[in-house]
Amino acid sequence: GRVPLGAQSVVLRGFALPVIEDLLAGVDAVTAQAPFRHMDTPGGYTMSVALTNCGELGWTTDASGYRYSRSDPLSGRPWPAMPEAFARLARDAAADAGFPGFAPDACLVNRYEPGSRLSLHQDKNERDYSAPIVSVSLGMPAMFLFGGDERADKAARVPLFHGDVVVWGGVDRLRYHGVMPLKDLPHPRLGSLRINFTIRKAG
Ligand code: MD3
Ligand code: FE
Repeated sequence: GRVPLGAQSVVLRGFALPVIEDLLAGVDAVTAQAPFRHMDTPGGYTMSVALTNCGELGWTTDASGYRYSRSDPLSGRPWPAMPEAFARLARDAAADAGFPGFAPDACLVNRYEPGSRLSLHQDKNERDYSAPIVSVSLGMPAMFLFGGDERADKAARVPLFHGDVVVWGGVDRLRYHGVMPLKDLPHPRLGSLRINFTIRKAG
Protein backbone atom coordinates (compact mmCIF):
# COMPACT_ATOMS: atom_id res chain seq x y z
CA GLY A 1 0.00 0.00 0.00
CA ARG A 2 0.78 3.63 -0.41
CA VAL A 3 0.22 5.88 2.63
CA PRO A 4 0.69 9.62 2.09
CA LEU A 5 2.32 11.38 5.06
CA GLY A 6 2.52 14.89 3.68
CA ALA A 7 2.15 16.68 0.36
CA GLN A 8 5.48 15.25 -0.89
CA SER A 9 6.14 12.29 1.40
CA VAL A 10 4.78 8.76 1.21
CA VAL A 11 5.14 5.38 2.94
CA LEU A 12 5.48 2.52 0.46
CA ARG A 13 4.44 -0.43 2.65
CA GLY A 14 6.54 -3.53 2.00
CA PHE A 15 8.26 -1.98 -1.03
CA ALA A 16 11.63 -3.51 0.00
CA LEU A 17 10.32 -7.03 0.74
CA PRO A 18 11.18 -8.52 -2.69
CA VAL A 19 14.87 -7.57 -2.26
CA ILE A 20 15.23 -7.93 1.51
CA GLU A 21 18.00 -10.57 1.41
CA ASP A 22 20.06 -8.43 -0.99
CA LEU A 23 19.66 -5.47 1.36
CA LEU A 24 20.70 -7.50 4.43
CA ALA A 25 23.75 -8.82 2.54
CA GLY A 26 24.54 -5.18 1.74
CA VAL A 27 24.29 -4.19 5.41
CA ASP A 28 26.65 -7.07 6.32
CA ALA A 29 29.14 -6.04 3.61
CA VAL A 30 29.11 -2.43 4.84
CA THR A 31 29.41 -3.25 8.55
CA ALA A 32 32.27 -5.69 7.91
CA GLN A 33 34.29 -2.66 6.67
CA ALA A 34 32.76 0.08 8.84
CA PRO A 35 31.21 -1.33 12.03
CA PHE A 36 28.26 0.21 13.85
CA ARG A 37 29.39 2.60 16.60
CA HIS A 38 27.76 4.99 19.09
CA MET A 39 28.75 8.56 18.25
CA ASP A 40 28.83 11.59 20.53
CA THR A 41 26.72 14.67 19.92
CA PRO A 42 27.90 18.28 20.17
CA GLY A 43 25.52 18.61 23.15
CA GLY A 44 27.59 16.10 25.13
CA TYR A 45 25.40 13.00 24.79
CA THR A 46 26.21 9.61 23.28
CA MET A 47 23.59 8.47 20.78
CA SER A 48 21.51 5.42 21.79
CA VAL A 49 21.32 4.58 18.07
CA ALA A 50 24.54 3.09 16.65
CA LEU A 51 25.42 4.12 13.09
CA THR A 52 27.66 3.62 10.12
CA ASN A 53 27.65 4.83 6.49
CA CYS A 54 28.28 3.80 2.93
CA GLY A 55 28.67 5.78 -0.28
CA GLU A 56 30.98 8.70 -1.10
CA LEU A 57 29.87 10.74 1.89
CA GLY A 58 29.01 9.65 5.42
CA TRP A 59 27.23 11.54 8.20
CA THR A 60 29.09 11.83 11.48
CA THR A 61 28.76 13.60 14.80
CA ASP A 62 31.24 14.33 17.57
CA ALA A 63 31.83 16.99 20.21
CA SER A 64 32.57 19.56 17.49
CA GLY A 65 29.40 19.06 15.48
CA TYR A 66 27.49 17.26 12.73
CA ARG A 67 29.00 16.94 9.25
CA TYR A 68 29.40 14.76 6.17
CA SER A 69 32.88 13.38 5.52
CA ARG A 70 34.53 11.20 2.88
CA SER A 71 36.27 8.96 5.38
CA ASP A 72 35.33 6.91 8.42
CA PRO A 73 36.78 8.60 11.52
CA LEU A 74 37.29 5.16 13.13
CA SER A 75 39.54 3.80 10.38
CA GLY A 76 40.58 6.87 8.40
CA ARG A 77 39.51 5.00 5.25
CA PRO A 78 36.83 5.96 2.71
CA TRP A 79 33.34 4.73 3.63
CA PRO A 80 32.41 1.40 1.95
CA ALA A 81 30.78 1.64 -1.48
CA MET A 82 27.00 1.92 -1.56
CA PRO A 83 25.63 -1.57 -2.36
CA GLU A 84 23.97 -1.63 -5.78
CA ALA A 85 20.78 -3.01 -4.18
CA PHE A 86 20.51 0.15 -1.99
CA ALA A 87 20.97 2.57 -4.89
CA ARG A 88 18.56 0.72 -7.18
CA LEU A 89 15.83 0.48 -4.54
CA ALA A 90 16.24 4.18 -3.70
CA ARG A 91 16.00 5.24 -7.36
CA ASP A 92 12.90 3.09 -7.89
CA ALA A 93 11.16 4.33 -4.74
CA ALA A 94 12.02 7.97 -5.43
CA ALA A 95 10.68 7.73 -8.99
CA ASP A 96 7.51 6.06 -7.67
CA ALA A 97 7.04 9.01 -5.28
CA GLY A 98 7.50 11.65 -8.00
CA PHE A 99 11.26 12.27 -7.80
CA PRO A 100 12.75 10.86 -11.02
CA GLY A 101 16.52 10.87 -11.59
CA PHE A 102 17.53 10.54 -7.92
CA ALA A 103 21.35 10.21 -7.83
CA PRO A 104 22.36 9.44 -4.21
CA ASP A 105 25.92 9.77 -2.91
CA ALA A 106 25.40 8.95 0.78
CA CYS A 107 23.70 6.37 2.97
CA LEU A 108 23.41 6.57 6.76
CA VAL A 109 22.73 3.21 8.39
CA ASN A 110 21.17 3.31 11.87
CA ARG A 111 20.94 0.34 14.27
CA TYR A 112 18.36 0.39 17.08
CA GLU A 113 18.20 -1.89 20.10
CA PRO A 114 15.28 -1.99 22.56
CA GLY A 115 15.11 1.45 24.20
CA SER A 116 17.06 3.24 21.44
CA ARG A 117 15.43 6.46 20.27
CA LEU A 118 16.03 9.45 18.05
CA SER A 119 14.83 12.79 19.37
CA LEU A 120 13.05 15.28 17.13
CA HIS A 121 15.46 16.83 14.60
CA GLN A 122 15.76 18.19 11.08
CA ASP A 123 18.16 16.78 8.48
CA LYS A 124 20.01 19.92 7.39
CA ASN A 125 23.60 18.83 6.70
CA GLU A 126 22.93 18.07 3.03
CA ARG A 127 23.94 20.68 0.46
CA ASP A 128 20.83 20.53 -1.71
CA TYR A 129 17.36 20.16 -0.16
CA SER A 130 15.74 19.65 -3.56
CA ALA A 131 16.79 15.97 -3.56
CA PRO A 132 14.53 13.58 -1.60
CA ILE A 133 15.59 11.24 1.22
CA VAL A 134 14.61 7.57 0.94
CA SER A 135 14.41 5.50 4.12
CA VAL A 136 14.25 1.70 4.43
CA SER A 137 13.14 -0.03 7.65
CA LEU A 138 14.26 -3.56 8.56
CA GLY A 139 13.59 -5.73 11.60
CA MET A 140 11.61 -4.62 14.64
CA PRO A 141 8.81 -2.10 14.17
CA ALA A 142 9.23 1.51 15.28
CA MET A 143 6.92 4.41 16.00
CA PHE A 144 8.08 7.24 13.76
CA LEU A 145 7.28 10.83 14.76
CA PHE A 146 6.49 13.20 11.93
CA GLY A 147 6.31 16.81 12.98
CA GLY A 148 6.13 20.12 11.18
CA ASP A 149 8.46 22.91 10.16
CA GLU A 150 8.92 24.02 13.76
CA ARG A 151 10.01 21.92 16.71
CA ALA A 152 6.89 22.85 18.70
CA ASP A 153 4.51 21.62 15.96
CA LYS A 154 2.48 18.58 16.98
CA ALA A 155 3.99 15.35 15.65
CA ALA A 156 1.96 12.55 14.04
CA ARG A 157 2.86 8.95 15.04
CA VAL A 158 3.39 6.59 12.13
CA PRO A 159 4.35 2.91 12.66
CA LEU A 160 7.11 1.64 10.36
CA PHE A 161 7.56 -2.07 9.72
CA HIS A 162 10.11 -4.46 8.20
CA GLY A 163 10.27 -3.78 4.46
CA ASP A 164 8.64 -0.34 4.51
CA VAL A 165 10.22 2.38 2.37
CA VAL A 166 9.50 6.07 2.92
CA VAL A 167 10.30 8.92 0.54
CA TRP A 168 10.53 12.52 1.78
CA GLY A 169 11.06 15.48 -0.48
CA GLY A 170 9.98 18.90 -1.57
CA VAL A 171 7.96 20.82 1.01
CA ASP A 172 8.34 17.96 3.56
CA ARG A 173 12.12 17.76 3.34
CA LEU A 174 12.86 19.95 6.38
CA ARG A 175 10.08 18.76 8.68
CA TYR A 176 11.04 17.73 12.20
CA HIS A 177 11.02 13.97 12.79
CA GLY A 178 12.19 11.36 15.26
CA VAL A 179 11.72 7.81 16.54
CA MET A 180 10.10 6.81 19.87
CA PRO A 181 12.05 4.48 22.19
CA LEU A 182 11.94 1.02 20.63
CA LYS A 183 9.89 -1.71 22.27
CA ASP A 184 11.42 -5.18 22.39
CA LEU A 185 9.27 -7.00 19.83
CA PRO A 186 11.82 -9.45 18.37
CA HIS A 187 11.68 -9.88 14.60
CA PRO A 188 11.88 -13.41 13.11
CA ARG A 189 14.78 -12.51 10.79
CA LEU A 190 16.68 -9.84 12.79
CA GLY A 191 15.88 -10.58 16.43
CA SER A 192 15.85 -7.62 18.85
CA LEU A 193 17.19 -5.13 16.31
CA ARG A 194 15.87 -2.50 13.98
CA ILE A 195 18.00 -1.27 11.10
CA ASN A 196 17.03 1.85 9.18
CA PHE A 197 19.04 3.22 6.33
CA THR A 198 18.50 6.54 4.62
CA ILE A 199 19.76 7.11 1.11
CA ARG A 200 20.59 10.72 0.34
CA LYS A 201 22.21 13.22 -1.94
CA ALA A 202 24.50 15.01 0.51
CA GLY A 203 27.10 16.70 -1.70
C1 MD3 B 1 11.59 13.29 7.32
N1 MD3 B 1 16.27 8.30 10.79
O1 MD3 B 1 18.72 9.08 10.05
S1 MD3 B 1 14.07 7.65 8.77
C2 MD3 B 1 17.89 10.00 10.26
O2 MD3 B 1 14.16 5.61 11.45
C3 MD3 B 1 16.54 9.62 10.71
O3 MD3 B 1 16.28 5.85 11.72
C4 MD3 B 1 15.02 7.79 11.29
O4 MD3 B 1 15.75 10.46 10.99
C5 MD3 B 1 15.15 6.30 11.47
O5 MD3 B 1 18.12 11.20 10.11
C6 MD3 B 1 13.87 8.14 10.43
C7 MD3 B 1 12.96 8.75 8.16
C8 MD3 B 1 13.36 10.13 7.79
C9 MD3 B 1 14.62 10.46 7.36
C10 MD3 B 1 14.87 11.74 6.93
C11 MD3 B 1 13.87 12.71 6.91
C12 MD3 B 1 12.38 11.06 7.78
C13 MD3 B 1 12.61 12.35 7.34
C14 MD3 B 1 14.08 14.02 6.45
C15 MD3 B 1 13.06 14.92 6.43
C16 MD3 B 1 11.81 14.57 6.87
FE1 FE C 1 16.55 12.42 10.31
